[in-house]
Amino acid sequence: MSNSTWRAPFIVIEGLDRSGKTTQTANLYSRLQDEGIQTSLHKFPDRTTAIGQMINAYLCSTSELDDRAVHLLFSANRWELASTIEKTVSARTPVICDRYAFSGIAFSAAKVHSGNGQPLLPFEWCRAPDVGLPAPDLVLFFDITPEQAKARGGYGDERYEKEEMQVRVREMYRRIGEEMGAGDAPGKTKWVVIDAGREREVVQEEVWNLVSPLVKRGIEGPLRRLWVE
Ligand code: DGP
Repeated sequence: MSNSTWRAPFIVIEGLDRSGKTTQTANLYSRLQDEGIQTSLHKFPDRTTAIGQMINAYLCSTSELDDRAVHLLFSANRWELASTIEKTVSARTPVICDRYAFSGIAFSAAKVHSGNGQPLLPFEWCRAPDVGLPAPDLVLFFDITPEQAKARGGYGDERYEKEEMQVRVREMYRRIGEEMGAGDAPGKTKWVVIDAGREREVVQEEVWNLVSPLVKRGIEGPLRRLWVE
């Protein structure tokens, strides 16, 4: 990263509950630190902000919120950090986010009416509030089957951690990934599906092999905006 048009990459780790995403993100972060690469790590939802606390109360079921209202809170929670992400990569510090706008679409668009099982919120409506957020250069999607998740001890107690919901979320992620395309063209977000059902060390190595060249080489050109041509 020698001249001024170069910046650090923005990398997002997405995935299903129980996919090992958070552990792998922590591993990646500490390996980068060990290699002397200072990195900025964020987790969405960021439960520390005022908006994040409302989201947390909703996820823990200590408060009830309209589905549209909570969707917009999740998005606002990302917009709170948008300019920080931009400034950080421009200052040549890589940014890694555990979840981002893709969770926003996948989890909200996966909600169905309890009576008839029909979708509650249209896919395009779910995407709209996140249009224009900083676009990541690389998304690693941690994929796991519901059977593998069950073998890992099943889901936790939070609101979305139910098998039927996770099956629908997985389908939404598949659709988002398809629409993003492989992203091999320069200047496009690259979407990579990681088979997270494998041994932890194997997944760790694959993640490292995808992330480290990008971090070491840097990216030429400014951050793009999500879903803005
Ligand atoms: P985590 O802290 O990674 O376990 O995420 C908490 C839960 O919130 C998880 O079930 C996924 C869900 N989630 C994360 N981001 C969003 C979002 O933007 N919208 C919705 N509806 N759910 C989200």
